[in-house]
Amino acid sequence: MAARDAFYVTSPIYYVNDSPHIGHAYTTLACDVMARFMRLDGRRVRFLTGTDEHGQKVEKAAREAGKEPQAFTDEVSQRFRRMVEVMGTSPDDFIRTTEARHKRAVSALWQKLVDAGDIYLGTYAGWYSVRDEAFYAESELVDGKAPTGAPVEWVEEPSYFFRLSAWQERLLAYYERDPQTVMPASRRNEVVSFVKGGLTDLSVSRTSFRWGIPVPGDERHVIYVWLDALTNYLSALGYPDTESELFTTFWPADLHMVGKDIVRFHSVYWPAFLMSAGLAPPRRVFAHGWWTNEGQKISKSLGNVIDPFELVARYGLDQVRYFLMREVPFGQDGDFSRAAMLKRANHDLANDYGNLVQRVLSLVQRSCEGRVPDPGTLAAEDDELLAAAHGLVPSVRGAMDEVAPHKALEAIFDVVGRANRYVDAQAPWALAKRDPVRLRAVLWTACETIRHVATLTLPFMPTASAKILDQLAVSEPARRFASLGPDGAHLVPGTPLPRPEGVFPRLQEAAA
Ligand code: ME8
Repeated sequence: MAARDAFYVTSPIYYVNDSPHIGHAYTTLACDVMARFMRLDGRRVRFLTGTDEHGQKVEKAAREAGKEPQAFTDEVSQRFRRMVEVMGTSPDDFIRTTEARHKRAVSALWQKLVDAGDIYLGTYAGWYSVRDEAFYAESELVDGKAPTGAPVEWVEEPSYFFRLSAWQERLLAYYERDPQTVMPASRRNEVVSFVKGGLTDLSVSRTSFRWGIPVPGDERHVIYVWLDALTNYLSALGYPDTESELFTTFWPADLHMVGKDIVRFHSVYWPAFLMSAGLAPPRRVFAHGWWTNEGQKISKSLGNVIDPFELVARYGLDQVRYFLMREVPFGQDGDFSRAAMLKRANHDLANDYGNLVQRVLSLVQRSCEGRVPDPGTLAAEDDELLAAAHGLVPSVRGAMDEVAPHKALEAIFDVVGRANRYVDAQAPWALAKRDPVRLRAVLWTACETIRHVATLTLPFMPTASAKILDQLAVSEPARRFASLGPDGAHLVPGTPLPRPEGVFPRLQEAAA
């Protein structure tokens, strides 16, 4: 990824049949962390999210709510916009599939598939799950249900088909070309074996309901909601205008972030549609795992859905963002528990990170007249800690390049731990009277380390990290990775610093 200056990252677009839950917040957050990281690393970033508003599932939800689909989607889409804000995420665009720019793109893409000879009219007779918005072969059913557990219904209707069967070899070549086209490796293996098992043509239009984009030239059909939805990644770049600066800069996408349940759509159907339309397939699809709640599968019927708005209100935004990115190796399933959430907030943030900042900056305030101290000559221990802080940029960049935000945080918090041990060992509070020269070297080293840590935690905990950088009087333009490392900037002795304030409060058990 590092070879390219531009970075286009997308979240899935969310069905507006329901309110946002932790799964939606998690995917959007992971994209945000990637986007913020790449921006701070000097890349040109475009981060897209939005809502998926057509199809039978949304139509049914609107009917159940007693509303017209358009009015219903207008309303529910707003809740997702709100989630984007409440999670502190920073998309450059928010697309809705009911927008004119999207409909235009979908019709244009359809025409390309027709021109390529990959669309033909037939009849679909088989199983369909409205909940999954997916077709299933008889052989895939488990006890009369979809493999996801969703109910299925028998559908028999005229349908256009996409000649997916013709794409097997070209898809395999696409996975082969770069092992990172589908990640993690377990998902890649799943996709490759699915494609090797042989592909059947895909039904790409429906005639039994109306809530969708009509097939150009045959308005009895609406375009299959997944062909419609996937196209959002192009619509937001102004497709079918492929000559624009926006399109040429950002296509193909660098990273489609998805949940593990929707890999097949993104890594099999989507690259086949794109290649058929003469467009490059995405560089990478990364599938994250699923959250359970206190060990239980999350479901509406169990009443244990986790509401991201409530989570943030209870534990704090930076705390929730940190927890979600740190607790579970990204790509694996994970469990949300209140005990684990509190432990991360209190142990990692309040005790380790918060305490480091608080005690160092209070000492600077007390013993150095509230100004960045002059380091004078550094000792070996100082150089050692600084070397660890300087080493963070390449190691964190490496972790983010493999979409491993948990590893990035591990590396950063390893330095937080080292810095705390360094402060304990140097005991600067005892140096104030005895050796003020040494005191200044120690506090400067600690402040420099904190500057590195806080700049690197900006993508994960934007608010708290910015407050820490404020307390170090780091200017806005200096808050980027180019200012870090041995060749970067450094804190200038004599700079006045504001009075320190704690940034990570200890959360009470009662909060649980
Ligand atoms: O799939 N833990 O929309 P959606 C983690 N519209 N992630 C979870 C989760 C959980 N418990 N439950 C759901 C769609 N998710 C389509 C996408 S893209 C062109 C169209 C994730 O609203 C799930 O894996 O059902 C998926 O990535 C997203 O939340 C849900 O999306």
